[in-house]
Amino acid sequence: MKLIHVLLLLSFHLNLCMVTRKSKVTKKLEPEPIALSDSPQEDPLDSKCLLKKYTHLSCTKVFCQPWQRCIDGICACKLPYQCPKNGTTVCSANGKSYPTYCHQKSFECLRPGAKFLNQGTCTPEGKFSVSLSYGNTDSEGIVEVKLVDLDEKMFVCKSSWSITEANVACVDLGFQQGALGTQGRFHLPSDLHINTTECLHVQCRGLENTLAECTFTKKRTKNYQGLGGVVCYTQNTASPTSQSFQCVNGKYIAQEKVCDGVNDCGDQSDELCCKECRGKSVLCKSGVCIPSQYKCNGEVDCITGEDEVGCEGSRLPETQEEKEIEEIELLTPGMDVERKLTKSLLPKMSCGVKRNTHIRRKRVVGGKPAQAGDFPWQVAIKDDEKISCGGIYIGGCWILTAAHCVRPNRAHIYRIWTGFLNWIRYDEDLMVERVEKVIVHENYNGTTYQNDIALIEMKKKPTRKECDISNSIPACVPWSPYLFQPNQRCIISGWGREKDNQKVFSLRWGEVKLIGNCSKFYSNRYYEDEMQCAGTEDGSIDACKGDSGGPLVCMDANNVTYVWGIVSWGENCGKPEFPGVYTKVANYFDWISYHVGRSLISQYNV
Ligand code: 4AZ
Repeated sequence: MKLIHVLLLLSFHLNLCMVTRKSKVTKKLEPEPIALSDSPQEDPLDSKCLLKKYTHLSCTKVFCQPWQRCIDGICACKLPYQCPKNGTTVCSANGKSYPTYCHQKSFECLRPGAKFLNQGTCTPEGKFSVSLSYGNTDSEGIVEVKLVDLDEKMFVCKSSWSITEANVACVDLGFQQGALGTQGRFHLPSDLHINTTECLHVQCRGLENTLAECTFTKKRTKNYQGLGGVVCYTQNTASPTSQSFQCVNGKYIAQEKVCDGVNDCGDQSDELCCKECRGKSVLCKSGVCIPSQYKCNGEVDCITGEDEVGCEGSRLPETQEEKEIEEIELLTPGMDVERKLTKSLLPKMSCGVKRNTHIRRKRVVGGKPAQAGDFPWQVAIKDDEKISCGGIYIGGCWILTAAHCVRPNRAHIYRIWTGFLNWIRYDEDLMVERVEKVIVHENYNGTTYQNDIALIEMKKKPTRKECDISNSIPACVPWSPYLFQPNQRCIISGWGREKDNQKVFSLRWGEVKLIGNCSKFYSNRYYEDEMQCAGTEDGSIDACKGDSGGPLVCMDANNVTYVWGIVSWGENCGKPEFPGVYTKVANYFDWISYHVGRSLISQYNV
């Protein structure tokens, strides 16, 4: 016991002094990423990302549907009672009515089969159906649709018919992998085109399970219109070549359909690991291609939020559409409005947004002094008489810090100082909190600094049910490792030492950049998924002794602040060849939510 204790103390001490030795731990065996940039033709795909097999259900890449929530990186079905109550009644194909679209989709998600049928109550006459005609096999043909309130079947118009709608139609008909394409050998009778001046325009988002969920319109026109057809994907229709891309759902698509913003796969797997986007699509910072019409459409599609930034005056296409609307007759509105309504009704958490948005006066190693309210999530951990480490308030009673900063058996000694700025005048906003418990990551390794993360739960005041630290605002906990990329500018803050080991009396901050590929600075000691390097080219800004446990925060496109890193280790301070190393918080989202509760830190996908 004694020996273990001494070793623990020793490792703690080594942490602080940053004495670095060759680590005995062997490097994890990870597949080497293929160097795509060296290949002659630029590959838009990120091959390391592809190995993770992301789909439309991967909430580290995309937002979940409002009837789903994100659990361990996967969008899982919500229980119907978790749906907001507002909305209109919908009818499902099994003849049952549901109070809202969200309720129906949640039931359908739990028990696939009971598909959406129509908005409103169920009627005995009306049935929606899709069928294919004039093809050679059952899996292809010209698409005919029977809408609930129309008596006869109608064709769909070619002009609005794309692979997005074709995928939905094939899934609707029971072809799990969607459509191969919209072109085929269809044998139209020669007298057919007489009534094809009347056809239906369909628009889907691509993740619907039936065309009934899509928007149907009729345009008044006298001209002959081409008709929409489809070849659904089956083992027989598939003819993959070496140039094909294999979707996560097993379907093969042409390489040039990858990263073009169009969900050709049907499970979106062709759009989630992109380094660039082609055609009419835009790249989210998270490596996802979205159709350009999703930019500035009033709904955030990139998890990084930039598709709805700088949108003032860029809504011109809408007015063009509005002009056309007079000639368009809306047949079924589609469920997009209801989906958006549900989304807007979901509970929203507030984190990472400062109350006072005063402009920081421009004036850590090489940092600038902070002003009151600049870092409302920053806390100080006092161990006996001195500030031993920093910490980050993440909401409720919870503080995030580095494992090497704390020990559970010292919980009664620690004090959390919130709203603290400096030792000279610290009376105004300062609150001192006692500690209920300290949770150190179970796989924290004091030798390698792996999993250097811990949670501190503050004690509630005797008569209170909640922690009331009104002088603080929580930083958001990142739920995805794709929220920020190398070269992103972020901010570190702390009461740590200056380069010349000078003591610091007030909170200081500095801007650093996230650094990728950090193994080149710390070979064998750097763990890509668990750690994040950050610094400046000249090393002038860096965390140092005493800053440990404190925040590396980054702001997203909407100026929401996330705690991206926790000051962990580094060789010395302020040396450009040895950047500061931080615990990569996004990697620990599930660990944190397990301890503090998912609802406390989930901004989206709740
Ligand atoms: C420390 O001793 C420490 N330059 C923290 C951060 C860095 C170095 C040392 C990074 O707590």
